[in-house]
Formats: sequence, C-alpha cells, structure tokens
Amino acid sequence: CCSRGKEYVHEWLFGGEENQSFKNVPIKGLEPQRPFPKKFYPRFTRGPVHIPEKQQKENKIGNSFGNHIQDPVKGEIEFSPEMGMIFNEEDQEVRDLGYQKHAFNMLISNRLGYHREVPDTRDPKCREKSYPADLPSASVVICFFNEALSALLRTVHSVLDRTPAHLLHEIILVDDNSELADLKKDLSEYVKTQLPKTTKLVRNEKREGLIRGRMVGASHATGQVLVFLDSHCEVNEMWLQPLLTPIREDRRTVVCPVIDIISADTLSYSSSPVVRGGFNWGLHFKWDLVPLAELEGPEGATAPIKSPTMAGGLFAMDREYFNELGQYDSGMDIWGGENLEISFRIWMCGGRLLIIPCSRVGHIFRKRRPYGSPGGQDTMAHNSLRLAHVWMDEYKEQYFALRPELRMRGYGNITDRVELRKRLNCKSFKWYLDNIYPEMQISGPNAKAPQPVFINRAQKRPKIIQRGRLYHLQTNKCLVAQGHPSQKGGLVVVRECDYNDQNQVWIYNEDHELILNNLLCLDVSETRSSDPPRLMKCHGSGGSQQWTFGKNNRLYQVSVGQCLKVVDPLSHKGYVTVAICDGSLPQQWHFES
Ligand code: LR7
Ligand code: MN
Repeated sequence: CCSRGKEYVHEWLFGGEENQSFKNVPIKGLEPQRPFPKKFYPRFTRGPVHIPEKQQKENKIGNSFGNHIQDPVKGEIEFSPEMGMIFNEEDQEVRDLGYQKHAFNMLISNRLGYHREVPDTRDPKCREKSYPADLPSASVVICFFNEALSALLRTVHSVLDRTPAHLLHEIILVDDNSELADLKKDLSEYVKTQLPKTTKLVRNEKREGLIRGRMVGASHATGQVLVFLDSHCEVNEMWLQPLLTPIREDRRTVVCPVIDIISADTLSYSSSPVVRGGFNWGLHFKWDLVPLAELEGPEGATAPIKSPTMAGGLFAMDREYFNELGQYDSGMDIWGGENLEISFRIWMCGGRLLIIPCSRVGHIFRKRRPYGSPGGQDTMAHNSLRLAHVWMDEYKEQYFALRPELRMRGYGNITDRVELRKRLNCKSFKWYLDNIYPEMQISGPNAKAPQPVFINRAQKRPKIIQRGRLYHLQTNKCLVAQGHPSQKGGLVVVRECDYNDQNQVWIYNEDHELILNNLLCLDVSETRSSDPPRLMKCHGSGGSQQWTFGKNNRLYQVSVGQCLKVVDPLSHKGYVTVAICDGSLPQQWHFES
C-alpha cells in the first residue's frame, strides 16, 4: 500500500518545504485552447463584492453578506436577486462565457469575490455541541480541472476563514492539467503571494481525472486526516470539528458533511434536508430518505447517520486508513463510479460511512458537466464496469440487465483490486445489501424504485402570489404567447389585451416563476443571454425561470441579469427581448390582477 503517487507525472509548484524546488516550467505539449482573456477574472482584492459602489447603491445589490442581504425587519439573511445584473457588454460576456465553460453564473461568482458569509444552515442544537480539544489535523485536498478561479478561491478561502488554524494542517490543490491559461498563471501567482505557506499547489502533467488526481493530492498530504472537497464548494460554520470527532473515536469511520445547495444561477446558498446516499442498479448515485429508526436516537436530528453510499466529492477519512483500504482504483478515469466503489469498499472491508448533520458544506450544483473526457469516452461506464467486476459478485448481473451492451465491454486489468479485496478479507456484496442497504433488495432490479428525494428542487407546489395580466405600459398591450400557449419553445409577444382570454393570464408564484395559462414558464437561454425569452416546461429550480419586479416597473430576469423589453414599441409585431435594465419606457410592466 501507501504509494506516494509517483506513477503519475506531476510537478510541485510550491508550498511548504517544496518551495525551494519551485521552478516555473511551462507545461509541455498542451497549448491552451481558447483561454479566457484576462479581463474575465476578478482582481485579487479582498473586498466582499466586486460591484462599483455607485452601482451597488443605485441598484441595492449585495453588501458584505455577498448576495445575501440582511432583512432589516426579520433580521434574516436574504438573497438579493439582482446580484447578476448586467451593466455592459463585458458583464454579458463574462456571464455567457461562464455558463459555456463552467455551467454556472461566473459573473455573480466573480462579484462575490473570495470571501463571503453564508447562512448557518445547521440545526440549532448543533450550536450547543462541543468537540474534543485534541482532534487530529486535516489535509484538505482539492482537485480541479478548468475551474472558475473565483469559485476555486472561494472554496480555499472558506476553508481558511472557517477552520481553526491548529486543525488545518495544509490545503493541497491539484491542478488536473487545466487548459485555461489564465487560471494556471493567476492561480500560481495567487498561491505564491497571497496564501499561507500551508497551501500547496501541484499540477498533473497530463489530465488524470478526479480519481487519480485525488490520489496524487493524498500522496503529498502529511496531516492525520484527509478531507476531500470539490473545487466549487463553500464550507459553513464549524464544519470540520464534527467531521474529525468520529474519526478520532474510530479511525475506520469515514464521514461526509451534509451537502448544502449553492445555486448555479444565482450562487445563493441554501440548506439541504438531511438525506443519505443510495444507488440504483444502473450504478447511479441517488439520495434516499433517512429511515425513521436512524433519526430516533437521543441526539435526534444532530446524530450521525449511517449511509450506504457517499455522493463522492466531500468526505473525510483517516489518511493511514485511506492507504490501508486501497486509496482509489487507479484504473478509473476522469469522472464517475469512484464514489460507489469506495462506499462499497468501506462497508464491505470493515469500516463504516456516516453523514454528519452538524457539518455543512455548500456545493454548486450545475445542470450539466462542463467538460468531457479527453478521448470522449464514457468514463462512468468504464469505471462502473470495474467496480461491478471487483465488488458486486453475482449482483453485477443486475447492472448488465439494464446495460446489456456493456456485458462484453473491456474494462482493463483489475487483478490488483481483486487481490486487495482478498487481502482485506472483505465481506460479500450480498452481506452489504442485506445489512447496509436492505431497501435495495426489496426494490430489486425491475421493481419500482423507492421514492427518490430531489434535493435541489422544491418538492411542494409553490404558492401563487398573484394571477393576472402582464401589461406593458407604453404600448397598452399585454404579454401573450406568439403561437399557442401550450407550445414548448414558443416566443412571447405583446398584443391587444383581452380581459376574457385565459391565454393572457399569468401566474406569478413564490418561486418567482411566470406561468402562462397555468401551462408553461417564461424561460431564457442559459448560454446566450441575448436570446429572446421562450415558454418552456417549468423546471422548478429557479435561475432561467426566475423573474422579479423591481424599481421603475422593471421585470428583471435573475439568471441573465437583464430586463424584459418590447423591441420596437411602434411595430405591430410586438416582439420582446431582454436587455440591459435602463428604466426606459419599453421596459416598464405592470402585473394586473
Ligand atoms: O478530469 C477531471 N479532473 C478533475 O480534477 C474532472 C473533474 N475534476 C475535478 C472537478 O474540477 C471537481 O473539483 O473533480 C471535482 C469533481 O468533479 P465535478 O464537480 O464535475 O463532479 P460532480 O460534482 O458533478 O459529481 C459528483 O460525482 C463525481 C463522481 O466521479 C465526484 O465524486 C464528485 O466529487 C461528486 N461531487 C459531489 O459529491 C458533490 C455533491 C454532488 C451530489 C450529489
Ligand atoms: Mn462538483
């Protein structure tokens, strides 16, 4: 065991002792493909929000809570929907390029800067807990590929800002051979000049994927506990102590925080319900409700919960135990499957896996993965095949029943992993199903899956705030569908108001959705903020379907940061679009009940 990751060629850039050997060797062979121009990154200031003060005042966007504004009456921290306001073409470019490259709103991410407060989402009882003084120290490992610099540095600073120094042994950043030239250059510079020596940067000389990337990071770690994080996270108040405590009690305990939701469209931070990890026979991770029995202990909602699997990105594990247990399967590429593999291995080989409700870490949940694999392979299938053949015994048939085309597919050499399983004396997959995930047995491969929990989607029907017409003040016309209001992808236009026509009736609800004739939601393009809005199926996750009514009668689109406008008020065509909010007449609307 305990390889130091030497088999992967990588380069220490700097940090700690290795500082001496720092040499700024250019990465061979890989010319950056379409790097971002410099101007798309925020400057390295420590200010909370990167919006000129004048614009902030005028538009009441953001304060030191980032986009969470403290409500003067309720005292609660609330989200400011106009954080992504576009003021000029450059903002628009940052936003659109950000969606293309990272699948989240980089304009807002850049404006938030590298430090922000987040709402404390823990159960209030967590605040009364105390933790041992002699906790083990942690090495935080963050592996990244083409991450938005502001999101990566907010991850790093949230750790630095919210972790007691004596518990934070080091942070190890593993650049998985990112292609964005400025990310490489600016990050090196920033780590060297702005971060403590205990933050280290290492760069893979070729793209390894997150699995081998984390192994490289772990091989350089010297703290007692490894803590893995994705590169677009923000840790919450007192996040680390509750994770280290169960590891101190039993080094074979692996722990995960509750993963809170950072919206990809607004970057607002919100609480997740406490759920636990499961999977289906397609070997996809899913969230399950926690069986009541797990919640009924004396500690109630704050007690650790046994979890059959982990989501993968955020967990803490004793470092020696990580090595003993066989790290990861280094034959797995880029993305996918490693989370189930390590989960099965932990349970089957004598460890346990817990979710710790008092530890909270936010993660940006994107709607798509913004990168592929170098050769375009389906690495999820490759990795799942490896894990099925090593760990699932006769139950791998359940997977093949769903994916018959994979039955004869090659999966590389698994001898080492099969030997590891023998050497560690691991139990059978049947034992795992019977004892750790009995719900799975009941459902079986063809039966109906248990009710899944969608954690990034409101489960209730949002309350209706208002029902009525969307009246355009300048033209005295109403917003309607250009074609039939049930036609998905249809445009909207302004036409003569007809107060008896149901097809002109909009619903505005507490999720800030605008729904025409109770059918479809007014929606905008994710990657092209200049495209006109369309009627689409309501997806319930905000962003492109979130609209707010603001000053000057404006109707503001939260994700594109612009206002709804009639293109040519004199034209009978009545076309509408979104444009930079300027308070002008073509942008003025009334919602009339
Ligand atoms: O080639 C790559 N090299 C990398 O370094 C590809 C990715 N990465 C980095 C990437 O920059 C990121 O920091 O690896 C990290 C994880 O990649 P994501 O963010 O694209 O993954 P994800 O959040 O979409 O997917 C989840 O499942 C993955 C399966 O391989 C990993 O285990 C992720 O860590 C995991 N994320 C989480 O568990 C966060 C909560 C998501 C849920 C549910
Ligand atoms: Mn992620």
